[in-house]
Amino acid sequence: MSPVASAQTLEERCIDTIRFLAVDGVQKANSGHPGMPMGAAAVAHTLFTRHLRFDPADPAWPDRDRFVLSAGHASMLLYSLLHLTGYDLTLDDLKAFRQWGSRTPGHPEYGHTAGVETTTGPLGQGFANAVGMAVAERFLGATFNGDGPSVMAHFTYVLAGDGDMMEGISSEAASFAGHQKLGKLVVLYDDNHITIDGSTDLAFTEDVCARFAAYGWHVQKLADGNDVEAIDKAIAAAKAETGKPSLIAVRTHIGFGSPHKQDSAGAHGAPLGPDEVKQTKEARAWPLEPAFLVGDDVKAFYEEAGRRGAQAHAAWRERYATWSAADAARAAQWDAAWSGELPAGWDADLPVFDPADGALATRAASGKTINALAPHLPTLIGGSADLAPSNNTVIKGVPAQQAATPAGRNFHFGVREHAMASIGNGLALHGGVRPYVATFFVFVDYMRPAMRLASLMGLPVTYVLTHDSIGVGEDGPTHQPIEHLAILRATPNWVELRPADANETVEAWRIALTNGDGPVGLMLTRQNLPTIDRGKYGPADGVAKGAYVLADAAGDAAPELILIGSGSEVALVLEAHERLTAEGVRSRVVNMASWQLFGRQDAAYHESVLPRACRRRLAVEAGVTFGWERWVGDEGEVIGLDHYGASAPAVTLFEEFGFTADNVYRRAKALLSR
Ligand SMILES: Cc1ncc(C[n+]2csc(CCOP(=O)(O)OP(=O)(O)O)c2C)c(N)n1
Repeated sequence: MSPVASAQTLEERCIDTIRFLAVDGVQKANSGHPGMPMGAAAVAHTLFTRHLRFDPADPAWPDRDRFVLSAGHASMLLYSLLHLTGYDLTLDDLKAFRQWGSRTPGHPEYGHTAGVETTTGPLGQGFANAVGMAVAERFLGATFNGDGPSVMAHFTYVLAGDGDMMEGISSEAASFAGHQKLGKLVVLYDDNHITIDGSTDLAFTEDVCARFAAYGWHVQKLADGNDVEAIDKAIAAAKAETGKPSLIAVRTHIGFGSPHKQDSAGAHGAPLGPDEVKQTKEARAWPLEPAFLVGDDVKAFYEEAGRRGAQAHAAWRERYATWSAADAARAAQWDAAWSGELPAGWDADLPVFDPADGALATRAASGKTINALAPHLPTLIGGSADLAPSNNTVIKGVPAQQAATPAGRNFHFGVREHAMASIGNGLALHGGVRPYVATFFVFVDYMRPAMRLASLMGLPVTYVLTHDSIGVGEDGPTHQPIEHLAILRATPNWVELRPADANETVEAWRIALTNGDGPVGLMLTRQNLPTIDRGKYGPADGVAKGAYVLADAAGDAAPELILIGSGSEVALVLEAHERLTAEGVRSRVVNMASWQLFGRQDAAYHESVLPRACRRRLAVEAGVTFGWERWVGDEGEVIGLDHYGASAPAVTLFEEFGFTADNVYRRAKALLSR
C-alpha cells in the first residue's frame, strides 16, 4: 500500500483528493458508493493524467480517447476527475451529488453531464458499449484516414469492476472484441474482491485473467492498485499491443484508507458515516475541514492534464485541415457522417414496389432498401447475430467487418444478441456511423437491457427484427413473438414500426434514419405480403404519423366502423373492408404501424384518424391484446393472441387463431349488430 499522508507527494495528494471528494459527496448526499472510487482512485488518476487524450473545452471532439466507467455506481470517481481536469462541472455540482436537477446524478448519464460518454449503471453495459466504440474507431480510421495524417486514431478505455466481469454480456462482448483483435481497447479491471453480498469468494472464483487470455486478449496483472508507476507502465504496454484488446487486472482495495470499512462490502454502497469519514481523513493525515477540499496545487496539476489534451486537440485540428484539403469529397462525407445529417440525395435510389410485382416479405423489402441506401451512406454499418441470411441485412458487394478488413460494413456479431445490442449503442455513442443490428423479433428478450438504454440515451440505433409473429410458422412458440410488441410499446422513446407492405418498409427505413433522437425498431415479416395498391388506398408515407387512414367509407361519409390493423394483418383487414363496403357498410381502415409515433401526433390528427363519434372499432393484430383498449375504446374489440403460438405452417396458424379476412368480416358484422 502507498505511504500515508505524512510523506505524501503531490500525486498522492491528487489521488486522495479524488478519494475524499467521493467520500464527502456520498456523505453529503447520504447515499451512493464511496468504496470503489477510494480503491480505484490511483488507477483513474494515472489514466487521466498520463494517457487519456481529452479536451475539457470540447467533450465531443471526434478523435478524443473514449473513457467508459462501466461500474457506473462509482460515478463520484468520474465526476471528481471531470471537475478536476476542467470540464464544465463545478465543485457545487459535486456537492449536489444525487440531488434533484443536479448535473451529478446517481449514475453517469449520457447527454446530461459533459464528459460522460455513456449512461452506465446496469453492470456490463458500459464494457460492451466500449467494444462498440473501439470497433467504430477502427472502421472510421480504415475508411477515412488514407495515407496522410490520421483523423481517426484514438484509444477506448474502460474501468470495470467485478460486477461487470460477472455479467454475461461482458463475456459476449469480450469474446467479440478478442475475435476482432480490437487492439485499441484497454480495459482496467478494478479487482477488489468485493461486491454487495461480500467477498467475491461467495460467487465468483474463476480466473478472470485466464478467461480473457482465452478470448485472445493481452492480459496484465498488477498487485498494487496504488502503484502509479506500475499502472502507467501497464497502460503503456497495453497501448503498444495493437493486435489484441488489453485487460489490466489491478488488485485494489475497496474503501482504501478507511480503518473499519476497507476491504469490506460496508464500503460499497453506503456513506462511510461521519465517524468513519473523520477516522479515514485522520488515517490519511487529511484535513478534516473543509469537506470537498481541493488544494490549489492539486487543481493546477489536473488542469495541466486538461491543457495537454487541448494541445492534442489543436494538433488534431491541424491534421484535419491538411487531411481535408487533400480530398474535399472525402472530407464532405466525414463531416456529414459526424453531423448526423443525411447527405443530399441519400434517398434517390429507394425502391418503389408495384402490386403487379407480386407479394414480398417485408424483411426482403428491407434488404433491398438497405442496399439502396448503402452507396449513399458510407457509414451505414451493421449486421446480425448470426441470422444475416434470414434478416436480409447484408450490404452486397462490401466486405465483412473483420481484423483483416477493418473498413468492412457487414458485422457478424455471432450468436450474442445482448452484446450486439450494447455494441450497437457503442457504435452510435462513438459517432460518425449509423448502426443497425438484427435478429428474430422474439430474441429482443435477449437485447432489452441495451435497448432500454438506447431509448434512455436517445441513440439512433435501428433494429431490424424479422419473423415478427406466428408468421414464423413451423419453428413454433419458442420463436413466435406474442407479448413483444406490447413490451416495446411500453418503452418510452422506443419507436416501433410494423409496416404492412414493401413500400411501407421503405418508409419505415426513412423514419429510422431521420428520427435522429432515438432508436427505431422495424418489425418485419418472414412471410410474403401483398403490395398494397397505392392508387386505390392511402399513400405509404402515412406511416410517418404512426397511424393513418388507408381506406375509407365511400364519398367521405363518416365511418360507422373502424377496422384497425398493423403489419401483416392489414391485408386481412383491407379484404374484410372491401366485403363490408360492398354490402353498404361505411367502414374505414386504419393502418396502425406505430403506437409510439401515433401517440406523438396532436389531438386533431387523432380525431381525424379515430373520430370519437365512431365507437365501433375492431383491431386485428397477431399479438397480445394488452393495451389495444387505448385505441378501440370501451365498445371496441380486438382480435389478438393472448396465449403462445404453435408449431405448424404459418397459413394454418393464421387460420386456426382467427387471423383471416373471413373472421375479421364476421367479427365486424357482430360488432355492428350489437
Ligand atoms: C445488471 C445489474 N445488476 C445488479 C446491479 C446492482 N449492483 C450495483 S453495484 C453491484 C456490485 C458490483 O460489484 P463491483 O463491480 O465489485 O463493485 P464494487 O463493489 O467494487 O464497488 C451490484 C450487484 C447493477 N447495477 N446492475
